[in-house]
Amino acid sequence: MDVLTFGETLAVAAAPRTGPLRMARTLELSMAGAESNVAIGLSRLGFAVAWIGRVGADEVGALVVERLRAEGVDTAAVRTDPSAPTALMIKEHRTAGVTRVHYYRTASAGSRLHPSDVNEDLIADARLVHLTGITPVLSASARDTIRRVVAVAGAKGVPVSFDVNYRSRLWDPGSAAAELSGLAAQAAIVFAGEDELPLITGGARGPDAARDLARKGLVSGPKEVVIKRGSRGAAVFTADGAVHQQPAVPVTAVDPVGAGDAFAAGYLAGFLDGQEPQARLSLGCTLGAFAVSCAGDWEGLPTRDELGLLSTEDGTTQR
Ligand code: KDG
Repeated sequence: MDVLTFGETLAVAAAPRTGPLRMARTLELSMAGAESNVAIGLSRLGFAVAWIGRVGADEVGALVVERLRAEGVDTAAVRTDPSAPTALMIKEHRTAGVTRVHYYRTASAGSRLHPSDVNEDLIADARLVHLTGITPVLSASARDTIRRVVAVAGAKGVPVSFDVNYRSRLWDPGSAAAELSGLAAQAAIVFAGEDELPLITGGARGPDAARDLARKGLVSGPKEVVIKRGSRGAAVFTADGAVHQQPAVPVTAVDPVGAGDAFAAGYLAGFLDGQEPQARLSLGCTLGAFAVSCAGDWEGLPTRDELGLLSTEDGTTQR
């Protein structure tokens, strides 16, 4: 296995038209989750990836597992919990530029992720474990699971990548900072949006804060701090004090949700391919651009042979 990831994947009901959700006549059914979005991105690029989580014994739980399998993601360790439902997320495109997400995930099957779901041998056999800051807020047992995964990966010498992914609908910044800074400190690669950085630096913002955090990696802490800047691209600060920057790929943005996960998948693909930080950033920005160009959190992610498509002139038809 190249990559192992743990988290919650939700059913998604997305309004296909712009406007208040209550005006929507139809909703399109799919599924998404920050960790499984990354898993799909890596799988489409040819990596062997497993997603571990819990789903309910319901139709949308089956949808989640079947869709992930269809995407080549290993679901052998997924548990079906008959006593709780698969979570749901409703996506509302409130205006052309503002998307709102509504969660129906309290006491969901996914939130019942438990330390007993952690298989030490699976972790030991992986090249990388990918986690996000969403899972620890779902429940005490989900938080303990993530802590255990990080501890086991550390003991087995398997690098952890950690995407802060702060969700303000799920917790307040103070509680988030207390948990997420501890997890980030144990990761080899940390992804954060510019606005999320203070949550893992004790409040410090900006490039100096990212550089200082990466420098701590020489002793203990993340070796690479990757800052996602949305339409302004991304930067990586490494433990040796180097900084690399990459502009975003200009595309027409249709749906921004999932862009960060796509970026992380591209960056990690570059890492697994043994590329230098600049090339990792470039691949991350390419995947981010694919994600925003298409409706859905992961649907637009590319396969390897599609990576060059974004440099094709607009209006091109390939025959
Ligand atoms: O990054 C996109 C994710 O946020 C989305 O796919 C669903 O995992 C999700 C969440 O909890 O918001």
